[in-house]
Amino acid sequence: MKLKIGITCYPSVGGSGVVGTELGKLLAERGHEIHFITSGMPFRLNRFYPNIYFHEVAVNQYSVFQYPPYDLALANKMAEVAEREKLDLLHVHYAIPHAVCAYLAKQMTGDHLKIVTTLHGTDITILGYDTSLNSLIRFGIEKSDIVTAVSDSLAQETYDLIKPNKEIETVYNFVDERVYRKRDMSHLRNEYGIEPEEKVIIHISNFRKVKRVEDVIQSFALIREKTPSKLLLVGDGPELCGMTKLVKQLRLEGDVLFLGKQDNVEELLSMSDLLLLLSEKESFGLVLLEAMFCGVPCIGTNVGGIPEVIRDGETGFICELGDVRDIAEKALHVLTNPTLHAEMVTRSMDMAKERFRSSHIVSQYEDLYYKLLGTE
Ligand code: GMT
Repeated sequence: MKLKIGITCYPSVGGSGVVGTELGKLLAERGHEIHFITSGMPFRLNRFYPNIYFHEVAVNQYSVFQYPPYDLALANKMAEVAEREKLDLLHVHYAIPHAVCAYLAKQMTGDHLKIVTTLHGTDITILGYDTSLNSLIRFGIEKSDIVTAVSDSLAQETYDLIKPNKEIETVYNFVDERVYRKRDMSHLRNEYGIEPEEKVIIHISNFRKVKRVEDVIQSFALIREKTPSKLLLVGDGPELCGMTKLVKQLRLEGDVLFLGKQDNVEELLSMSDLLLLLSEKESFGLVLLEAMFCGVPCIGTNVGGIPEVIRDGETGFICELGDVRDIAEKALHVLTNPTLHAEMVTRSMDMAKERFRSSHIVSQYEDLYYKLLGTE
C-alpha cells in the first residue's frame, strides 16, 4: 500500500535535514506521496521530484508577538496539510519542537494521524541538559507513536537523560550511494596544488565548538612533521575565525586549505586519504558514512555513535577525545602503510554497503510505518 507521509525537518544544511530530505526522496521513488512541511525548501530538494510536495510554514511577525510563533504556525500547517491531503502519518526529525508540534496537529486532526519521531542528537545531547526543557522533550517522545534514534548510543543517552516511558528503536543513518562513490579526482589535487607524494587529510563540519576543529589542526601539525601532507577544512561556522588564527600561530598556512561550505563534498572526499572527526558530542556523524562510501578511512573519537560507524582497526581508528598524539600516531600508521590503507579503503566501502545501504534503511522506516498503520 502506498502511504501519504508528511515530513518535517530543519531545511537548512545539517545532518538531520539531509537525512529527512533524502528519506523523503527515496520513499517517493518507492511510490509513496511525500509532503514536506518545513520553514523553507529543503536544500537537497533542488529539482522537480514526482510524488513530492512542499508546504512552506510561513511565520508572520506581528508586532504584538515578542517572538515569531514558528511552533504554532508549524502545528497549524501540519494539521491543515494532514486534513486536506489525508496524510497517514507525520515523520518528524527532532523531538523539540517538531514532535510536540505534530502532537498538537494530531489533537486538531484526530487520532488516525500517526506520529513517527526521529531523534538526531542535538535535541537530546544539548537540550536534554537544559532541565527546563527536559519534561517537554519527554512529552514529545511519549506522545509520538514510534520513536527512533540514529544510533544505539543516542537511544541509551535519551533513556538516561530524559527517562521516557517509551521504546526507542535504532535506525541508522544512510546516504544516497549514487552520489557518494569514489571517483577519480586526480585533476582536483593538481588544481589545489597538492604534490603527488602528499597525503590529503580532510575534516568536514559546521565548525561548532563540539566538533573540536582545534584538535584536528593540532593532530595535523604532528602528522605533517613526519609526512608531507595537506589538510582540507570544509565548512563554516562559529569556530572558523579562531581556527584561521590557530593555523597562523602554528605556521601551517601553506598546508591547511580552508575551503568553506561546499556542495559536492563527494569530490573532495574522493581525493582524500583520511578523514578526521574528533567531536566531543556526535550521535552518529553522517560525514563518516559519506567518507566510507567514497573509500576514505576515518579516525574518530570514542564519543556517542562514532564507534558504531567506524570499526576500530578495520575501517579506521577510534581514539580518546583530545588525545592528539594518539590520533596523529594512528593517522601516520594508516597513511604511511599502503597495504593497510588499501585494506581500509576496501573495507570502508564494503562495510558501508553492508551496514548502511540506503535501500535497507529506507525499508526499516517503511516497515515501521506499516506496523504502525497495521497495513503492508
Ligand atoms: O552535528 C550537527 O551540528 C548537526 C546535527 C543536526 O541536527 O543536523 O547533527 C546531528 O544529526 C546528524 C544526523 O542524524 C548526526 O549525524 C550528527 O551526529 C548529529 N550531531 C550531534 O549529535 C552533535
